[in-house]
Amino acid sequence: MDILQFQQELVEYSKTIGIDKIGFASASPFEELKSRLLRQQELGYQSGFEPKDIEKRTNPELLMPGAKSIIAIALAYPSKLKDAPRSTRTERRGMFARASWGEDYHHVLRDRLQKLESYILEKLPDAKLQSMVDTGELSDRAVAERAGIGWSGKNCAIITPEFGSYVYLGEMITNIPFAPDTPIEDQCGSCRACLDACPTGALVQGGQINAQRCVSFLTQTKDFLPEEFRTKIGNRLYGCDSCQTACPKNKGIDFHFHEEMEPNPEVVKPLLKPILSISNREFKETFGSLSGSWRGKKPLQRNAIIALSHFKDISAIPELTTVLKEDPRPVLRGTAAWAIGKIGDKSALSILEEARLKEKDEQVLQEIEKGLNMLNN
Ligand code: B12
Ligand code: SF4
Ligand code: SF4
Repeated sequence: MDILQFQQELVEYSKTIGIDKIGFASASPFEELKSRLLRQQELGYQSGFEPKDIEKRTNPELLMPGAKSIIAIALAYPSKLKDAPRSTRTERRGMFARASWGEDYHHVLRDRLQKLESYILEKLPDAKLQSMVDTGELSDRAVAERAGIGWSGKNCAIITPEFGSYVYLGEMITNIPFAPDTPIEDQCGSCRACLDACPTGALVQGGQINAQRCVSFLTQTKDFLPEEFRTKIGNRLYGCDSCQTACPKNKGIDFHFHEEMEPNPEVVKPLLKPILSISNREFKETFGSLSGSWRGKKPLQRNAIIALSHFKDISAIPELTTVLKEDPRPVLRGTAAWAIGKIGDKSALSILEEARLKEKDEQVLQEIEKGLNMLNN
């Protein structure tokens, strides 16, 4: 079989199944990535969500003996919310980041990669193929960069000339010797808009993140949010897009190619107060299909409380009081106490004083104290 011709056919086929960009890379070890990963680990700059085995992450041969090439794919996702519901003074809303709009992208990209696998296997039944999206060992960005999908921006994102950085990435390791594409030249130039827009200074320098400070990471943690960051996350319920919305390469970019990725505005910009008391069933029904629900409902509820404090929504005091009095989870009780302190006036003192008498959890008691201090000052 003529591999080059097959490669061209594959590119053509990919367009018919909803793959917006495809590229090919060699499967040789990712040496630069390896030292980068080790450095990030040393500095304590990783999120903890990265796969642990750095050897496997950087040597495709360990994932597939005989690996020859990697097919990288990118799917563009929407960036503008049509008919967004308005947030009003007593009906405040939170926000899911764009990467959590529509159906969980892992499913969408896996579907495309599966179709691609079937197509390849029809022509080359003995081919060895291994697909992954996000949760696999490989760095999706490093593969995409090598395969010429886009360049690696100062905001760390892979930026495509066609769709900006609003693309999901996935890949397939193969034992087929496809011809590699050429990487795209860096087009950031002297721009630093993303670094300036980052609310926490998580982008320590162009292309380097301290994920422990990244709001996207912080919205996905389950414990108390350190106080320093509570005033930074704003109304974000999941993820953060600031370093992408600030990027001039994303200006005017808004593609709606995939039905599955269309957001439901009421779901991705939901009312905050109802989230505080949402049942497990309702949560699953409403948010279960979003990628942003993978950590369960607790982080989203904690973030909703923080968002209400961000808006200083005094009408939320009754709901916050119920959380403080009745929620079995200390993180939510404590965050609610802190939020009451932030939002309330002197009349809220009795709520916190009463809670202080009944509360047994040490951390919640500390948050109640912080709340009382805010109300007294
Ligand atoms: C862990 C993780 C996170 C962590 C850490 C992010 C990070 N920047 O490392 C947290 C939770 C913070 C996070 C947040 C987000 N994530 Co995330 N995340 C991942 C995951 C699982 C692993 C990333 C990783 O290994 N990082 C370690 C760093 C060191 O490596 P890397 O970024 O993968 O590779 C680059 C660097 O190594 C760099 N590099 C290597 N050597 C050197 C040397 C120098 C000098 C320099 C400058 C750079 C450099 O080049 C590589 C290619 O760009 C990937 C999926 C995957 N399996 O790859 C998704 C992934 C990176 N995330 C993604 C997305 C969409 C996001 C968010 C936008 C979501 C949101 N809206 O909140 C934010 C963006 C935050 C940001 N600015 O990076 C997409 C990125 C798509 C794209 N167009 O780039 C991915 C690829 C998932 C997917 N399959 O689509 N994420
Ligand atoms: S996602 Fe938000 S917090 Fe993280 S680096 Fe980008 S702007 Fe900074
Ligand atoms: S904002 Fe500027 S520096 Fe940052 S990724 Fe975009 S083009 Fe590059």
